[in-house]
Parts: sequence; C-alpha cells; structure tokens
Amino acid sequence: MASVIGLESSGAHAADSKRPALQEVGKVGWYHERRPLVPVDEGFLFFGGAMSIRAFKIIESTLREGEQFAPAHFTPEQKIAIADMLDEFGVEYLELTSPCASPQSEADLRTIAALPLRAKVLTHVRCHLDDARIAVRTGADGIDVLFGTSSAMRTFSHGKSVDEIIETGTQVVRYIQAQGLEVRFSSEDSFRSEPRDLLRVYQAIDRLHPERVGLADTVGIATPNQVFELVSMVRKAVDCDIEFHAHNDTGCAIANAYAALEAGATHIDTTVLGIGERNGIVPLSGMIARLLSVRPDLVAQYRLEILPELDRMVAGMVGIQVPFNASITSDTAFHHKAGMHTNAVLRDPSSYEIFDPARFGRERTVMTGHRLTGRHAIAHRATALGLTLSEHDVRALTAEVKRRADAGPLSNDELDDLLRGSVPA
Ligand code: HCA
Ligand code: CU
Repeated sequence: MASVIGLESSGAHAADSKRPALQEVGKVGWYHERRPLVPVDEGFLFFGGAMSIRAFKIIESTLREGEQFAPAHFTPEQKIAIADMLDEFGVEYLELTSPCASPQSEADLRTIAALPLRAKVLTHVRCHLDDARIAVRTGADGIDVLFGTSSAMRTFSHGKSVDEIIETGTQVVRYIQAQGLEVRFSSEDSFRSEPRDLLRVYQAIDRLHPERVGLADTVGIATPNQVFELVSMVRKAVDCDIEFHAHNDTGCAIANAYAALEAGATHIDTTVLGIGERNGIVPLSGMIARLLSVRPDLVAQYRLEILPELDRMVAGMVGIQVPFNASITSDTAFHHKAGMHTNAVLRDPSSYEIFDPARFGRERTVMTGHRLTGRHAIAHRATALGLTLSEHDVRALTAEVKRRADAGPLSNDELDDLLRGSVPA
C-alpha cells in the first residue's frame, strides 16, 4: 500500500493552522450526532421513514447463523469469547445453534446460557416438539422456532399443509410458553411464500401471544420495497413484535433490514462480519453504520468502539480478513487518497467522512506518497515534519512525487526523505 501518513482523528489539529482547530470527538461539522444530519425542514436529504423507526433490538446470530459460514468452526472457548464481546458491545440477544445439532453444540449452549451475561440467550430449533423439549432444558432464555411455509417447502420438504403448520406451530409455541420461556415463530423463505398463507399462519400464532414472529429472506431474494411491503402487511396483522432475518445473496441485506425497521420490525438478526450460509446475512457493523448515519439515537446504547476488535477477532477465528468493504471496521474505511479528497478532509474531515473514526477508536489516514496525491497533502506532511516550504516548493514537490510515484507508491521514508531533501540544511 502507498505510504500512509498523517494519522489523525478529530481532536488533533488538521493541516493548516489558519483554519479552525477541530473540536471534540463527534462534534465536528456533520459529525453532530445528537441531531439529524441536516435540519429536516431544510432537508436536501430525504429521510423517508427513518424518523419513524422506533427502538429495536439486535438478535446476534454469529453463534448460530455464523456457525453455518463455510469455514466456521468455533471452539467452546471461542464461543465464550464471542458471547462476552457481543455482550460487552450491548446486543440484546445472542442466538445459538440448536442443541440437537451435536453433543458439543448442546454443551456449549448450556455453558453460554449459564454465563452472567446481560444479553438474553436464545437457541434456534425446528418447529418440532422433540427439538423444543431438548431446547427448553438447556437454560436458554428463549427459543426461536422455524417452519418452512413456502410452497416448495410444503411440497418438497416437510410436506405439510398450512393448517398442519398452524397446528404444529400452535403446539410447539404453547409448549415453550408453558415452560416459561420466550418464544419466536418464524417462517423460512418468507418471500417465496404466499402472503395469504403467511398471514394466516402469523395471525394464528399471534393469538397465542408469542414474543415475536419472524420473517426470513432465507435466499436473499427480496428487494427493500418488497420487504417494506411484506413487513407492513404483517405489522397490521399481528400484535406481537416482528423479527427480520436478511440474507445477502444480492447485496441487499442491510438495506432490507433497514426497510424492515422502517415498516415496523422490532428485532433484526445480525452476525459479526455478516458471516452465515453462503455469503451470509446482515453484518453487525454495517447495520450499525446504516442506523448511525440517520438515527444515532437508536444506537447510542451500544459500545461502538468495540466493533473493530470484534470484527478482527471473529475474522481471525474463521480464517479470513475483515473485508475491505466492511463499514466502519475495514482497514481502509477511513483512508483518504485522491488529492481533492485529502484537501477537503484536511480542512474538515466530515467533508468526506460521515463518521468520526474516533467514535470507533479508529484513526483517519491521509495517504500522501502516490500519484493521485495533491499539494495540500504534501504541505500537510511537510508541516508535520517541521519543514517550512513556500507555495512554489510545495507545487514542485507535488509534481515530483507524482512523477516518481508513477512507477509505484513511495514508502513513508522515501516521501519524507524527498521532502526533507528539498529544504536547504
Ligand atoms: C436457515 C434458516 C434461517 C432461519 C432464519 C430465522 C433462514 O439457515 O435456512 O429463523 O429467522 O435464513 O431462513 O437462517
Ligand atoms: Cu439464515
């Protein structure tokens, strides 16, 4: 990577001393987090339904959906470390793999359910009495049950009619309630199910007063508008809370989860880095970024500064890098490179950053020794080195850096040597 120079977050003094010093973390320019990004009545931004989203809860499924990620295999110690860190971050729920999956899965569930966590521990089982009986004995606070309602499932998988789904669902939900546990009933592949069937099932289950019903875009096929419509329909049909589970096959997982919240969903499933079946589900950091940018009040209770370490830890456990395009936590999420960007960022970072990196315990990086660099970045670096350069010198040096960097980015030392060498001793 090209030389990366000038690590600064807000709070440090930026490029040029004639410009106003940056102020408190999170309080600069667009970083104001306690009010909307722009006053709504001035709004050149359309806030849509963002203002209507109410408090929501995170069902963090790294220890269930995340285990379904191809390279994932968490040891008991790793599961505890993940649970602890997610709890520290502040998620409201942890969802763990079914105790019916394997003996160790059951043992790990019991261990984590017995930890002194603030988060409630859920496990996830088929909507079947046999599974529910095992799940309620593990010490979990609640059980998430899942039934396939699509015609494909009804034809090719369990072969049950809608009436039979309602009958079994009722039996299982009642059983879990009788054990004094929280219960959620979810329909797998909701977006390839007949809305009429779905509503019948949800309404029948809602009459039992479960904590939640869930919609799952199991194959990641839904668009945000479809999610908004279906969740709105369910919102009108049931009294209980609504959970939404979005897969990312078409890159819409975060947008879909956000649309679900706008339509009245109350619980969103996430995993660290979005790991899960195939290419996964809603990444926790990305979901937080989405909400932080429009409704910071909704995520104020979470310890956002933990996200980089959380993503790094889980990436290490499953043997991947934090993806370059991960919101907030990617290596380059706060790097600025092109001259036009660095110029503006050095004056006011919020010109090209919607979040203050310091909010996440991170620092901004102004990249300087490459051919897209600009004179402001060069001048900034020279100032940092204690060099006084004329405007003419800066222009000449910028041209020289660009010329040299055409062959490849300069290292920090190469750039600094070049700058120092330009000033007579
Ligand atoms: C699966 C199940 C599930 C369940 C979601 C839920 C899905 O792995 O196929 O219980 O809400 O995506 O449908 O993860
Ligand atoms: Cu899933």
